[in-house]
Amino acid sequence: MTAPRSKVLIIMPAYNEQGVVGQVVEETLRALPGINVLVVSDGSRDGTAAEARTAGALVLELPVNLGVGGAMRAGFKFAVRGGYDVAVQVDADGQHNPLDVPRLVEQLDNHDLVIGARFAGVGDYSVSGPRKWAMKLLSGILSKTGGVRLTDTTSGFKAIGPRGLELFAEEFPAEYLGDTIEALVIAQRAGLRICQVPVTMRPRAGGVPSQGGWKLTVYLVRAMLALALAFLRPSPKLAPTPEETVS
Ligand SMILES: Nc1nc2c(ncn2[C@@H]2O[C@H](COP(=O)(O)OP(=O)(O)O)[C@@H](O)[C@H]2O)c(=O)[nH]1
Ligand SMILES: [Mg+2]
Repeated sequence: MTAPRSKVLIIMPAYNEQGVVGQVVEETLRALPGINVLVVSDGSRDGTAAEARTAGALVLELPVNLGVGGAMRAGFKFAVRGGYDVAVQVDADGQHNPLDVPRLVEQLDNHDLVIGARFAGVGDYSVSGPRKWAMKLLSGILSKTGGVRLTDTTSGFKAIGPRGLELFAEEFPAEYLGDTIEALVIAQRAGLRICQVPVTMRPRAGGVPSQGGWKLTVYLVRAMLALALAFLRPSPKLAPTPEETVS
């Protein structure tokens, strides 16, 4: 017997992605027939929301820019209220391949959070210099604290199952940078089962990245501080997993 298919929502945080988001939504709908895509336009000052709507996405328009964390929390709340049991965070700039989504979702059968990871043996995406070492260090620390090897803890490509959705709709950090490192710490401390699936990253389909050059290095130094601060938060409590209840 096959398990009933989960109701999956793709959530795309988007900030000023006019000229890009439309084609990314269309590609996603083509690649994953029947899926719903929610674009959270985060105080964009361009035509992001209208373009996403025309392409067939559901759209949440935030009146002010909250950053990726705040936008994702709004998206997770939307998912919970809409009765979805799986959410997949996908960038609105085309860097994540929608064809990878089923491989991530598959792992939710026995995990709560699945990271689409670069540097996991697939693809040729690479970074260099201080950024590389900072990312390695962050991943090293989180692999140790979680007891699972993670190679890409700053990835924005993630699939979240029902337990994760329940947690993230309330606890997803809206602070600057909180959507990557801190979110993983919260997930680990709540006892979510985390794993990664190797993916390839594509170049942006257009527009401009929000971070670049020395700013990225500053980003990663701040990520280290965010990691240290995340461990000072009290642990969130979640209902036990089915296995925990049985044993
Ligand atoms: N909601 C929201 N999304 C953002 C913001 N800044 C960037 N994004 C989105 O986050 C995703 C990744 O951003 P990007 O600039 O491509 O980061 P990079 O891939 O790490 O270079 C894209 O879909 C952006 O539109 C923001 O302030 N708010
Ligand atoms: Mg990008």
